[in-house]
Amino acid sequence: MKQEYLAEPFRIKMVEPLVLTTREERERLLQEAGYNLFLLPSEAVYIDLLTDSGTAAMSDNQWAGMMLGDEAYAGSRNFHHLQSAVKEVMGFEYVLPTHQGRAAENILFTTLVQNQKEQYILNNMHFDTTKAHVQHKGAKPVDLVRDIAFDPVARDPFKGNMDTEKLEGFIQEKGVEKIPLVMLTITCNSGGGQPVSLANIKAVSAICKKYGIPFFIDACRFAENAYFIQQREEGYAGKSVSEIAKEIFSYADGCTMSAKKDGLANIGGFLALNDEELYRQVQVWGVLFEGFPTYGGMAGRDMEVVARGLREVCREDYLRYRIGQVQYLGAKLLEAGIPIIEPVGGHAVYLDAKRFLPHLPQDQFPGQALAVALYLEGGIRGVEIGTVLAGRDPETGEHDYPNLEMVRLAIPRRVYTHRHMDAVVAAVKNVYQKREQVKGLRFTYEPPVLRHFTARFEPLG
Ligand code: PM9
Repeated sequence: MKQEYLAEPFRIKMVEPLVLTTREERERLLQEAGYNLFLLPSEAVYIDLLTDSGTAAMSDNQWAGMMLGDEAYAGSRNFHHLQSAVKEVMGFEYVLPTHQGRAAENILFTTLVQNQKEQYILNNMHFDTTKAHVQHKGAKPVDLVRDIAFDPVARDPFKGNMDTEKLEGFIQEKGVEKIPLVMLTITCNSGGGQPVSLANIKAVSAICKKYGIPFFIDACRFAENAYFIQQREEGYAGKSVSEIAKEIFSYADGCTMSAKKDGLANIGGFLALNDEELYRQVQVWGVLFEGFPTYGGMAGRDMEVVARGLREVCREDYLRYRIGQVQYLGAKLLEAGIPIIEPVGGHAVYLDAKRFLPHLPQDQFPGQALAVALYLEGGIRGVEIGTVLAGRDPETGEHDYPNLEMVRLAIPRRVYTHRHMDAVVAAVKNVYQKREQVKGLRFTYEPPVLRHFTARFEPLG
């Protein structure tokens, strides 16, 4: 098929009408929500780009799978379907279902992080829930992404790569016994949805093997990462996404997975691994936190949806459309002169709030202020990935100021059309034209953990 004929690789069978609100209504709603977009009713959002997590439109095949849900407490057939899908797509022997990704993180860290002083978990960049779970276990999350990841305009094809020199240096400085595991987050959500190359995955794996440290992949967006490898990495153009995905996981001891992203599911997750003894250990915590090992936190029908989603997400016509839509939005914003993180990542376009609102210092939360302004302008909900999300340093109590201050416009999978993306571009352009008028924010309520979800703010001045 000619390139210009390639439109969305699906037909839309069911629609959900969108509600339009007035500017006055949005002003009132923002006030009621304490200027925290997580606290808005979703009906009051016109285009919802808060997250790509749990927001995918399921396929007819996934809906049909729901009818085959066998809600058995033990030994559900859907668990076995999930197990074979994980084996086929990722190559792992053992699967522990969990209700979502962070539950898999909780089980993994509870098992591997010993209760002793000074433990470090190394990652290219921790996502917020991963960071919070590491800290909850008393360990320190350390980000070892290459410095180039913090340059918003550096056009590197694999900006999510871990700095392997930093990794080896850190292991040698602190000692192997203080590092229970190393993780790579693919794609790197906190760094702009940037992919990690197979060369880097292989190199990190080799270092971990050399020092006998378990190596896990945070696999939320593994198929999108595999697609970037196919498109960008030398030697992979001729390989299928499924082959690349298998190769990625072949270098790891296991993975945590939020199936709400590249599982194309609305809920679900799992921990997958190869080592039988470790599987026994994680099962114990799985039963305590999530449920019997053949359902974890999931209903049979949800496991079926994930099993089918894992295979579907590797389809290359789907990935071409999926990544293409995100690139389309990014290209239009760049064309309009809007500062964004470059190159555009896999699941979202990230506005660069530092360059967008240079008049706001970081302690006035420019990312949050920009997200609020965009909702007010066009009913579009993004999410701050900046100082509010980063939280406070548990030792000093100070804001843990991140290098990048961003608003993420995450695109739900198979939900919005390119016309919706045009509407987003128009609204962002209008906010940019009157950017000097955007005011900073201060907390009126700040919860101690994962504060961004429930905090409340008020505008300054
Ligand atoms: N990510 C996201 O929107 C959902 C929570 S914040 C609105 O990006 C990574 C890389 C993630 C992630 C969730 C999780 C946790 C782990 N790793 O949300 O618990 O991006 O299924 O997954 C969100 P769960």
